[in-house]
Amino acid sequence: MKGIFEKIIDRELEADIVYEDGLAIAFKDINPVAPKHFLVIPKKKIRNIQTVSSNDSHLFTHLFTVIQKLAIQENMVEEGYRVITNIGEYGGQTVDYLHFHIIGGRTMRWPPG
Ligand code: DGP
Repeated sequence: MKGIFEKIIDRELEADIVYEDGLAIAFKDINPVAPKHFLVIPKKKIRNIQTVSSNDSHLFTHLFTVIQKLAIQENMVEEGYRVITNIGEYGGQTVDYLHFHIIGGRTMRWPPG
């Protein structure tokens, strides 16, 4: 059965898409925790970074270039931003599909909760 993010990729579920190419898509998080909060995901289904294989190295490099492009596009570079990926229950992963949170527009706190 298709998950939420697969439905967003296939346009079966509406999302505010801010970037897309052949390998990746980025959209606004539905529950933003900061003035700017985007999710970057691969179009290939990967559960989380624990299940990434070395065959995905090109895809991973690409995802980081997408993050760079998105940060430029959304004017986040000068002030800075945070990239987070949650893994499993203790990591706080609620959607079982690899995603990078790109968060900005305010000063971040450390340590995270
Ligand atoms: P995580 O807790 O790391 O698994 O983050 C999942 C994020 O996905 C969470 O911040 C909210 C977001 N999210 C869940 N469902 C939807 C949806 O249908 N649309 C959008 N745009 N974001 C969603």
